[in-house]
Amino acid sequence: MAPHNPTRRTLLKGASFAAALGAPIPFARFLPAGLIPAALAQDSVSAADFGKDELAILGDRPLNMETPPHLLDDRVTPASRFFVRNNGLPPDVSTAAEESWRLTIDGEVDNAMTLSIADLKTRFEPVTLQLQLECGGNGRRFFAPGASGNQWTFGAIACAEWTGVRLADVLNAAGVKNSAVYTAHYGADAHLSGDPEKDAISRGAPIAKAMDPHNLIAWAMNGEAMPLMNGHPLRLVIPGWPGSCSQKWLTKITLRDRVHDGAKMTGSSYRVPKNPVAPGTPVPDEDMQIIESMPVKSLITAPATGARFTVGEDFEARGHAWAGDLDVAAVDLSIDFGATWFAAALDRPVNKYAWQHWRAPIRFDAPGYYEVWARARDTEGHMQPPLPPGWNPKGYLNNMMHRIAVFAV
Ligand SMILES: Nc1nc2c(c(=O)[nH]1)N[C@H]1C(S)=C(S)[C@@H](COP(=O)(O)O)O[C@H]1N2
Ligand SMILES: [Mo]
Repeated sequence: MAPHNPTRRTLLKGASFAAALGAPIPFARFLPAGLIPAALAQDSVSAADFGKDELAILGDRPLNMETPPHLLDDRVTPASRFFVRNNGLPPDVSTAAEESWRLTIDGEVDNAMTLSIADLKTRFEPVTLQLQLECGGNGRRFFAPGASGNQWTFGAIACAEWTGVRLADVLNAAGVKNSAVYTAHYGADAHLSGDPEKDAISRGAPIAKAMDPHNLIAWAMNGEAMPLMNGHPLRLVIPGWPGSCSQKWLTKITLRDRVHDGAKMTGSSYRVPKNPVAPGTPVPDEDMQIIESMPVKSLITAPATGARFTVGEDFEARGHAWAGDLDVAAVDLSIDFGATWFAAALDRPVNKYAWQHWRAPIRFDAPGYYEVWARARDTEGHMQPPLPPGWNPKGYLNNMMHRIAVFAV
């Protein structure tokens, strides 16, 4: 056994904590062994601290929270249930921020512009749309071998009603040059290291996608200022593509004459192998491609998993389904582990890129344990698989079926 040397142990811990904190700890010598700095302790924050309901905290530096499926039962996700995905450290936005906030449009445009939020509100047509946003890493938890990063299960998805102006209107006002091929988005959050030269994340989209009239530069969620953690006072919402395209705390959009190469655009970030690879295979960068439209997916939001019903009692199963740039054509359910399937009633989207609601009556005729499985199919015939599809190094695009446990008693 090594001789016990408390001073040395404490210093070592202090040094590794300092690296994790991105800041020196001047009083590290007094930090009791085993005490985790509050900034790093998992239970030092609760979802309620950020105005959120019972969201699961996946990490608190950066802060990431996902929503359990049964809390996503609302047709329009309340702000208190909208997941949070941060790559860096959110800015400290004061209440005066709405007046002092500026958005710059530059790069391959005829007239670079800097706009206040008041300019956006008065010079462009305000638009309100229900738009779904899903993190590219939603479902990462279920890949094998696993990938590093937030272990999202099913809850990095939401559909809120956003108010803002069309990204296309603003870009057109600046005059999109023929040389523009890609957008580059910048926000006011800081890189985890605290290095002001580094962006926490800066992604973009091809011009054709950027000009879709459903993309918004938004200042409101569900008719109110959006939560700080969801991008207040201004963010992009580019639905149907990985949530990472939807820059929060938006300060600048640069049009580029080439594919953007900002933070988390390259390597294995938000990129997947061009061709299928065996799980665990290292994939060279040149064999990877940028994720575009998200795949078809659905969620069972009622009942909650673990629910109990009386034998012979009818209950309603319901949820939502979405399909990236496409629409959902059908949602099927199974209560016999996929042996047989029946169709759920499926609504049309309220507007393009809103998730679609589905429902079906279910009844069990014998007591025991059941599972309800749901699978959606898009308008091009793609269907959700029962297990994680297409292994990739960072665990993106897992659109496997959602299933819940139900007991008949
Ligand atoms: N400025 C900034 N924008 C960002 C991020 C970020 O870390 N910083 N995260 C992105 C990712 S990966 C996702 S999935 C969505 C999540 O949006 P939400 O936190 O409002 O749910 O925001 C995107 N926009
Ligand atoms: Mo994401």
